[in-house]
Amino acid sequence: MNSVKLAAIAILFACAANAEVTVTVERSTAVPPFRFARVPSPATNDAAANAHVELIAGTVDRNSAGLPSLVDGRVPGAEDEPEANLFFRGDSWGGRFRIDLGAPIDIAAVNSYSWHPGSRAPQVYRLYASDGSDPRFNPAPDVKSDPAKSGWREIAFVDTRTKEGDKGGQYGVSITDSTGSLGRYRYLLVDVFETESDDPWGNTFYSEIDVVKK
Ligand SMILES: [Ca+2]
Repeated sequence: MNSVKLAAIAILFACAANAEVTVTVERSTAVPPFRFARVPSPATNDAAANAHVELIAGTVDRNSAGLPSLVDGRVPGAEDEPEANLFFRGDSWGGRFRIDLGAPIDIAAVNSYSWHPGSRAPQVYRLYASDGSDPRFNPAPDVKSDPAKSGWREIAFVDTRTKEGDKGGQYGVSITDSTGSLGRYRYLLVDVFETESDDPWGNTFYSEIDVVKK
């Protein structure tokens, strides 16, 4: 295991309408898990703690803990715990789900966490957000339609894959904005993609998603 790679921090930039969104990515194989230098550890009292998570597209794997495990404040205790993660069915492209925070809030950060020893560790997803007020708002755009055309704003594209090296481990992703706020939103739409299609096991083990109120 290359310690330099383990300590590596990748920061990707994406342009948004009026601000600069930063995606901070960290990876670790240490225990206790999910302790990073810059990405906060998973929280139990974040703004998504009581959120409702609903499937829009794709099929949740029957060995998965399901969508509620994304916001239950709990993370796996080991690197391969299907019953403690959300993941989509093997040999499928991924899936799409919506997080309803109950009311619009000013969001400072969206953080996502995953853990697996292999190719189900990295995270690949597109994040959209909406306050639901756009007359065109569609709460459940199907996979053939672009959410950006139905009242959603694209916040970030996350891709933590690396071209070489061991892909396993814990990944922490933090999406923030140079203004301190990603915006005021009630809904998040997460469009998840498999990390590879060389074998049926490319769907990420997502352990938790945190929404941090400003
Ligand atoms: Ca969890």
